[in-house]
Amino acid sequence: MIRAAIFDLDGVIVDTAHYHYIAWKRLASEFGITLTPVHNELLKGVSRVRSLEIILSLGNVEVSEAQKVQLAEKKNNWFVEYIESIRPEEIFPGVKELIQQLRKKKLKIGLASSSKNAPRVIELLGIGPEFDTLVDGTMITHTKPDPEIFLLAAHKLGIDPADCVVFEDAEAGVEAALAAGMKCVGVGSPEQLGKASKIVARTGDFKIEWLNDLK
Ligand code: B16
Ligand code: MG
Repeated sequence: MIRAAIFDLDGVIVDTAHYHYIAWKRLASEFGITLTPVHNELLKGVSRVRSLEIILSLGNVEVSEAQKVQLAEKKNNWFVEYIESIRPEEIFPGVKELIQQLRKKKLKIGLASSSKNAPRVIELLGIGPEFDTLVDGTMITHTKPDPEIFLLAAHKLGIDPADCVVFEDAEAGVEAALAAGMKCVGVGSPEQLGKASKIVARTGDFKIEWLNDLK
């Protein structure tokens, strides 16, 4: 019996994934690395520093730990600049309605984002009150695909992981949800998210009737 729904943020509730992409692409170009949408899939859901390491390895670029910190900060400053224009209208269609339907079924609602910027994005979108708990990148030691973030969200909600469903757009996020012993709805393409319990093209496409049939 599903008793809680835990939502990823970037790519599930709003398209901040696009802003991460253009900020990383800008940084990569400074090293002569051309970042493509295919590479970008590897960056979704993983931490800022890990994303940087993946990008640098694409160009066989080696930098010191201190430079890594500087570069990650540079990318983050651009990202923070880009997201300041985010407005509530950018919440993906059907997301708020889905949350309302889940609430009517007495489910608890959580947010679990690897992003340290998640609180600001939530504030700009004005959707904080929709969630019973918020877990972001500042509260965890290991990012997705490690299950830590989802286990912490379930713990804060007081719900057994086996009774939770996660909505995720990243391969690393789907792996994390399954490793936490949860069901997972993949938002995106079956090629990327094949391991998910169910795949929808957009978050708002999920039908509440599917809730207790998730494998
Ligand atoms: P930040 P999610 C993740 O958020 C993004 O998918 C990922 O691309 C990003 O690197 C990560 O947050 C860290 O973000 O640099 O803002 O701390 O998809 O888990 O909501
Ligand atoms: Mg995501």
